[in-house]
Amino acid sequence: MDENGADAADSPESDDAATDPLADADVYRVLGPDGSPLPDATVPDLSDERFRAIYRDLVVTRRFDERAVSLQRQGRIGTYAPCAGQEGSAVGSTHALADRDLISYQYREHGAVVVRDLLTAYLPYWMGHESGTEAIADGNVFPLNIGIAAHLPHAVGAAWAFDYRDEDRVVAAHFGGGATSEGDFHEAMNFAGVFDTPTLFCCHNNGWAISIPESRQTASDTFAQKATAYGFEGVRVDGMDPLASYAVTREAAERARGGGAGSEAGDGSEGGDGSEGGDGSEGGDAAPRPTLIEFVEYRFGAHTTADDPTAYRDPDDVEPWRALDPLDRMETFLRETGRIDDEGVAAIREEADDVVADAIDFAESVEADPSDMFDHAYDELPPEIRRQREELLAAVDEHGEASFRQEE
Ligand SMILES: Cc1ncc(C[n+]2csc(CCOP(=O)(O)OP(=O)(O)O)c2C)c(N)n1
Ligand SMILES: [Mg+2]
Repeated sequence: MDENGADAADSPESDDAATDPLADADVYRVLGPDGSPLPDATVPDLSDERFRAIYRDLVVTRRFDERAVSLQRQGRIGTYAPCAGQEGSAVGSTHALADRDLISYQYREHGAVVVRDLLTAYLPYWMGHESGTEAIADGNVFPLNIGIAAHLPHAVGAAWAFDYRDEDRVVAAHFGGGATSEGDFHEAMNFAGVFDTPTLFCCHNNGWAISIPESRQTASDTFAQKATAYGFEGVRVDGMDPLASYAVTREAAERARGGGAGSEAGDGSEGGDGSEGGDGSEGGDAAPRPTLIEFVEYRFGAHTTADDPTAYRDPDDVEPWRALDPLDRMETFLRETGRIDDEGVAAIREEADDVVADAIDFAESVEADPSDMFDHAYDELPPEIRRQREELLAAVDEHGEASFRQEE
């Protein structure tokens, strides 16, 4: 039996189960493994432009990921956390939000940053410039969080503040399965349940927490069911299906806006970003309610560029998940429904190459500033930190900036 409770060997659908790791799992899906909509699925009612934008953002995210790993191998960026395989959930869920909604993520959900069009602002972070995390705040994305689950109480606090001020904004907080073993996760969930904060807990069950398999992370059958203990709803979705990820996030966002849970996942209509067909404000009379969304997906690559996954998993285990690649499924969906052709796909790939190349050019043009590390945590520096900053600047004056740079 795998970590999703599926027992492929005993399944009557042996062919499907052998190739589709989620064939027997109770996950919400719109697209089948091959990208065709499932016969009884409700395809979200989105414009052709929106469907293509979702695909475009998936392709940009994948291209960014490939180039980031390659840059790390060349010594041009620091340690990087690859997201290949997990683009569907980050991109699909972010398309279901309004631009004013806040995203607080762990460190792997780069697709959310791409949807918000913040890639260029963001890449400098991975080259060691704090300005890269400061810049994305303008697009309502909090800085990434290496301290596992430490951002979740803050995300709930921000959601509570939105509710308190009567602002129609929700918070999507992303984290991995490993984060659910931290106290911060449980405190955040409890507070959200008791105080009805408009929070979407987006749990990425990607099979692993570095080398620990999700099956050793929890004795619960699913991560989603943990919401029951805190008095709100938990849903499981195929996170490698961008349209299912969109639909469940859209429904959770409506619930967070006080719109109740009237609609079944899948009827999400257009309007996530406020630019077309609505402003995402389905706020109703009901109290806002949080939701835990478990995106069931798989990390194709290493935990980070400092990790070697062959030390703890068989490369063959990855193959069945590769067959669920969110880019392939979205492309098939668009082709089969006549929304894109060879030319359209080629144009998007070319655009992705250019967008990522421009982001890299910009990031490599950013001048390192040794005092940068003091500038973004405090509005006003405490005396001890101010003293350290002055000491550093005096040393730079004395020895010259070059002595503080690692030259090739
Ligand atoms: C509080 C804390 N403990 C341990 C670590 C070391 N650490 C970094 S990533 C990671 C695994 C997290 O796994 P998961 O939440 O499933 O996210 P994923 O990396 O799979 O996206 C751990 C234990 C950390 N960064 N912070
Ligand atoms: Mg994980």
